[in-house]
Amino acid sequence: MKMIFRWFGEKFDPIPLQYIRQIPALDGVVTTLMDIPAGEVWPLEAVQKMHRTVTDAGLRVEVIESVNIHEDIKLGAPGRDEKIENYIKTMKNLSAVGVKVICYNFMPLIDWARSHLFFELPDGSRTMFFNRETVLNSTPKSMGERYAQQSGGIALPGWEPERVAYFDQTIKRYQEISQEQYWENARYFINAIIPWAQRYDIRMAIHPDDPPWPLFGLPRLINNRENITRFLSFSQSPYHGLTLCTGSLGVDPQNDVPAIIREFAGRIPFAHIRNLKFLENGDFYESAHPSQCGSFDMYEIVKAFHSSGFDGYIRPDHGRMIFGESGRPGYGLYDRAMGITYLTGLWEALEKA
Ligand code: DNO
Repeated sequence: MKMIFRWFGEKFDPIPLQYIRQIPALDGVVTTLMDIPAGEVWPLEAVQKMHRTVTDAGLRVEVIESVNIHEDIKLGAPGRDEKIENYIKTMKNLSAVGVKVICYNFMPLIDWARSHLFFELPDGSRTMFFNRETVLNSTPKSMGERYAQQSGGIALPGWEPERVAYFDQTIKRYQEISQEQYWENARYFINAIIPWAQRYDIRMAIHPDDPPWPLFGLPRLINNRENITRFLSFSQSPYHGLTLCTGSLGVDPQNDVPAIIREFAGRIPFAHIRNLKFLENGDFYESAHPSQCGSFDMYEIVKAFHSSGFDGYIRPDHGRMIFGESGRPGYGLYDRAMGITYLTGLWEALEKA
């Protein structure tokens, strides 16, 4: 198991790599090139520069999150083949610096959705919150505008203001395609890229839909055991895999996360481990990592990875903003660093038991 920490790059992340390096028991970072729009090739020089920056700080970078997929690919629109070719060129350039895993998602139009980015808890910490009613009464565009307001100008991946401006138009394009057509578009993409993933020795790890139920009438693919099975059956290659995100799948109480981990072991090169706290009506906020702070049994989750021989990468997922810090919602330094020591502690106890 290798423990890594998400870092958004020098221009987009207020946390310096020097601080990240001081987190105990850390192997490296998972990062991205945030300023390259989906559909374009990541130039080799830019990839090499990112790699140099991280390795000069004494850290490794073997996982990328995310290389985003252009809407034309998701929609099966004319022009998708060219964007897929660009995607494959990006994979090649990433393999040149030793990247082993690419995390991506196939969520239509929007990435994760919350009602509040900095919801204040009684102890004064601030965290992401999902209030169902607020979300159901929103449109993607009004949510994007709310994020822009709440995040104080930080561009969130997938929610960049220039994309949000076109949300209403793009959502209409999605409403014209059926759920089955959406599955076909995913299959087309997977069939095109997996032979190259194998060749470049990069494991592709799709991220589940967050939250795992349909929003705004948009199609959903990666949200439960059956659909993960269907998606992974597109190719039997171990290079076609899953990012197991406990928070995304665990929001649906029907999803038995430890059982899903055991079932798909071998096809999970990357894990996002976080805890969350359900409120009585099913709303939830993202809590600190320990079991006693949220609704998940983190021991059972980590044990499922450990007992199935997991040898991939783990990162702590969203944390709260604590100790007066400000920064990217869900991605402050302190709570995630404590998440790492907690998860590492669980792992060590399992190793020695
Ligand atoms: C949220 C993240 C997601 C994830 C993408 C992967 O914080 O887990 O935004 O990076 O869905 O493509």
